[in-house]
Amino acid sequence: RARALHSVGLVGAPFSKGQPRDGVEKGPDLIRGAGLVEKLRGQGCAVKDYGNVDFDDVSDDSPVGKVRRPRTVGLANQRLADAVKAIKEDGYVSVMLGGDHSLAIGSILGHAASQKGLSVVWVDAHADINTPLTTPTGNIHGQPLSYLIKELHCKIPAVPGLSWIKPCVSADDIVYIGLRDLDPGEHYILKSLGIKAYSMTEVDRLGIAKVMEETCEHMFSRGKKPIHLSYDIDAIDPTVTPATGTPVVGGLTYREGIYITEVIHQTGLLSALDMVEVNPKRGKTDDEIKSTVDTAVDVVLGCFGRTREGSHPPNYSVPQPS
Ligand code: 5AB
Ligand code: MN
Ligand code: MN
Ligand code: MN
Repeated sequence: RARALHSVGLVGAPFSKGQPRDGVEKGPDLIRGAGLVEKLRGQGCAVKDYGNVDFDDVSDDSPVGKVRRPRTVGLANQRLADAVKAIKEDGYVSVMLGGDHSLAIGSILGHAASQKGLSVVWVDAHADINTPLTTPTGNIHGQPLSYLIKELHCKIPAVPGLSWIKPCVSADDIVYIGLRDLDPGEHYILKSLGIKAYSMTEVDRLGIAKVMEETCEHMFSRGKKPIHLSYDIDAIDPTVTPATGTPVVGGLTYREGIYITEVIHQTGLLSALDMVEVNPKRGKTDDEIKSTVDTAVDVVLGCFGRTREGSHPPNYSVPQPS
């Protein structure tokens, strides 16, 4: 091909300290091991793999109020933000392979540092918008959006390790898809800030095609901004993607999960992607792990133009018998 269809800058974030379960740090290398780079190149993308970010443990990181490991998570996200910012400045669409979802803090901050404004599409069973004061678990993978939303800043106490975070997205610029397990504080925040959210009830009522049509309408209503797609593998039903830390029954089908990526690709506005919460240690069998990892790969491929109808090179011609 004369020119690559998409330029993808890949970065691995083997980090698990935003939640208590081991194994999610293996996500990046497993997803690569399933052939992600080769498959992206096979569909015409130029791919630069920036490797994995190095994360340091902070030795004395006792909880602050309910929040667990704030200094470790804060430092990891500073590193990741720098990595994503560099990828964007090199001109790539950033693809961050997690790791747990606390990493969205660094990924979105790094992305926002290189753009005027972003739309965020958050595909997840969970809203990940607990504040340090509403969190029932203290796990920061259930909190990333609370630190990033301008309208919530006044509700965020100063937490050592996390107080450097400058909110960079407006509540109006967020759309959720796939929600089905919210804490009371999260539900209140969504309603009071008027955040656009398509829970599984709306997916059932409207169908995924209408959900995506409305998602695009909502995003484009205030001008076309670069899209940050933050995709938690637990959005998809655990019959398909069981190897994840906080599975919830009643999720998106494989087809709905992939359809989301096809529409996001068609907008032409995808600027950064997170693929998070794949945890091989939570799979009961090799098949469960494989199904989860393969689905994560397909989500990424869908974001970069893989279509289920098939495709052919522009210069293709059917061989003539001689
Ligand atoms: B995930 C819970 N809301 O705050 C909390 O997997 C679960 O990144 C968070 O979406 C799940 O701990 C975080 C109970
Ligand atoms: Mn989740
Ligand atoms: Mn999540
Ligand atoms: Mn394309």
